[in-house]
Amino acid sequence: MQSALNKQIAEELGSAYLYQAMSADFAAKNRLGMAAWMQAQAGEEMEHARKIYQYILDRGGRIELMALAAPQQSWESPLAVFKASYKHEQHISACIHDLVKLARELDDTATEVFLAWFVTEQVEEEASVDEVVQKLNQLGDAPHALYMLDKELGARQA
Ligand code: OFO
Repeated sequence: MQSALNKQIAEELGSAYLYQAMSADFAAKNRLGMAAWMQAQAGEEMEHARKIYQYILDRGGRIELMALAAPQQSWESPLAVFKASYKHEQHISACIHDLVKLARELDDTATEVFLAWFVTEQVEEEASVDEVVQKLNQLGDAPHALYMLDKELGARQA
C-alpha cells in the first residue's frame, strides 16, 4: 500500500506539472484567464500530493519521491488543452479506484477511508473540466466568446 501511495504522489505531482505547462502555454498565447485557471488547478494538485504525503508519514511510513517526466508544452487550441485535461482526470480517477481496490484487498480500512475523499474529489474534478470542454464545444472559434470565457475562467478562486 505504501508503494502504491508513493506512486500516487508522483501522479499528483505529475498532474501539477502538466497543469502548470498548460498554464504556461495559455500565458504565452495571452489567454490570461485560462492561465490563471490552470495555475489554480496546479496548486490543487500539489495539495493532493501533500495530503497523501502527510498520510504516509502519519502512518509511520516512508516517503519515496520519484522522477517526473516532462509534460507536453504546447497545445493547438483551448479546446485541445481542456480535452487533454479531462482525459488526464479520467486517468487519475482510475488510479484512485485502483488504490481503493488494493486497500480493500489488504483489509486496510484506514487507507480505504482516507481515499474516500479522493474518490469524491475526482467526481468534482472531472465535472469541472468537462463543464469547460462543453462550453468550448459550444463556442467554437468565435473570438469574442472565447475572450469572455477567458475572463470568466480567470475569476476562479484558488
Ligand atoms: Fe486533478 O486530481 Fe489530483 O491528480
